[in-house]
Amino acid sequence: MLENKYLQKVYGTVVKRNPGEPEFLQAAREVLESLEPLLAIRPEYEQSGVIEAFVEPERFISFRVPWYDDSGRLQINRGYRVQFNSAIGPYKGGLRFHPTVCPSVIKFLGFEQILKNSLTSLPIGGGKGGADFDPKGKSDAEVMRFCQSFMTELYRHIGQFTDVPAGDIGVGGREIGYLFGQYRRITGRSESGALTGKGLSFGGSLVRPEATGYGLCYFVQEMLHGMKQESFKDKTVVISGSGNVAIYACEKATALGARVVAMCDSAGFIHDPEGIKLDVIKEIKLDRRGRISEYTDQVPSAQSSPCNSDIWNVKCDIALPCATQNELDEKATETLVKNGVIAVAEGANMPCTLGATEIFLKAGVLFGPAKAANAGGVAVSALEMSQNAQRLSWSFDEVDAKLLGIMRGIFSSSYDASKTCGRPGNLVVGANVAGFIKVADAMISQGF
Ligand code: NDP
Ligand code: 2IT
Repeated sequence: MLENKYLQKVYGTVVKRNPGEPEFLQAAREVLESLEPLLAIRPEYEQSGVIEAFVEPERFISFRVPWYDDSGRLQINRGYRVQFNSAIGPYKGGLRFHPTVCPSVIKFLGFEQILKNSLTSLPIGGGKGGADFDPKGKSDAEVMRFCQSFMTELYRHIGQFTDVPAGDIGVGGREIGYLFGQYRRITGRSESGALTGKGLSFGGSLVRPEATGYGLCYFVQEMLHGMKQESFKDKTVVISGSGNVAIYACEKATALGARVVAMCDSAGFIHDPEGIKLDVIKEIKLDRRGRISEYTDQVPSAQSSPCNSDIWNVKCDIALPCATQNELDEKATETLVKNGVIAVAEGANMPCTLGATEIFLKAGVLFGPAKAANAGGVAVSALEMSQNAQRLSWSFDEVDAKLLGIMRGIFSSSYDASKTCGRPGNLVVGANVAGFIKVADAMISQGF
């Protein structure tokens, strides 16, 4: 509930300026609600007007992406980039290629990214982009032509000191390679810091593919230890999704002693009570881009079901939603709570509805919000930028140790801020407030 009159007014303006954008309004509302306890102790954030500037993107770019499919027919998609906030560094955030991409989705992701990037403690602003292009069923050549056309417009808006895109849903190493190649051809510069998530032979960083999933588990480990004297050991875990984030979350949770028993994709979920065999998932999802239901062909003890939202009916101690926004609603939350879940952390961006989050918090379930819990990916992207600037490559262990330190720092700054604001243990408030203070102070110091 938004009770503060000033914040109600700010939210009213956001609603008026962004009609028909439910995801962006959801993300903005959650942050404004978290700022309520902060305004009670720091009224200068109201007096300066910084919150009104904070909810308005610096720039929103939309463009046509024409490309030819394998049959020689012209196809048209729409591309986007929101450059939301550059107060603490160049805009930074991924690109999403998925048919559901639209201004609302791009803006909610860009808005969340500002606070997430601030929490990493590294000098990166917030941005996000993508297109309503569906990579599913497209040949490599079609994906390449699409990426080249997309970059033919995007290149003029990005650069190592301006805006640094990376991957997200539907954009992985293959797409970043094609995008970077086109950027290099058009600009004539070998400017490795202009994109992250690159291949190792052209400026990529070790640990970047693993970083979001590993970072998520490092965050959960801190949260379990710091708030409940618990650990992953012998816990049962359910992870939605089976893409980049989900796969490496499964790998790390298993390494930390947990048993992951269910995963899903957009066409269904699998339940393997003996523990997911990740090499089988990697072969199906990463090597072949297949359907997760094929897992049961190779592991007869597992079962598959076509309804992916039923994954939350599987009893677990820890739930890690790692697929997409609003995938975990109130009904699923009630089932998880009834089944005794002790911790939930968001690997995906905004996977829990506002109602779901509230139920978890009220039930005393440890809850790691996305902008804190999944910040490991962008953190290692920023470490990739550091290596590019130094013209050096750090070892796997060096990057992994830095990632662990960053995730520990994010947990403690979020936990500390939750206490300062009189909401001890509410990491939604804590992460929003800790992320906001740094960006807001930078905006005020620079005259916005
Ligand atoms: P991928 O494209 O690698 O994988 C996405 C996974 O989610 C796939 O298993 C996909 O299923 C599933 N999925 C996508 N849309 C839906 C849907 N509408 N319903 C059900 N399942 C769906 O993406 P990532 O793993 O990179 O991203 C997953 C989430 O994590 C996103 O919210 C992203 O924003 C967030 N994230 C990603 C980071 C990164 O570095 N990549 C960093 C931080 C957050 P299918 O295979 O059937 O399409
Ligand atoms: O949501 C995210 O943080 C990402 N998709 C990663 C962004 C990045 O720049 O690495």
